[in-house]
Amino acid sequence: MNEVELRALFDQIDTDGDGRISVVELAEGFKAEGAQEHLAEEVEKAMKADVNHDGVLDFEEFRTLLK
Ligand SMILES: [Ca+2]
Ligand SMILES: [Ca+2]
Repeated sequence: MNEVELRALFDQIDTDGDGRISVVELAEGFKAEGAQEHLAEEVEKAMKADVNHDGVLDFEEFRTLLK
């Protein structure tokens, strides 16, 4: 995935457009991809990328998640 695609995906998940992905936005994003089954687990895994522990994923953290 290149930088442009990453940014597009980030913007798509960041539905309120504040430049940060919250747990709720993440859950909605996974749901949209049809990952209902292990939703809580997937969100928990994704939030491990929250290295500064502010409870949201900024673009840098999001990038490390998809690397
Ligand atoms: Ca947001
Ligand atoms: Ca963070």
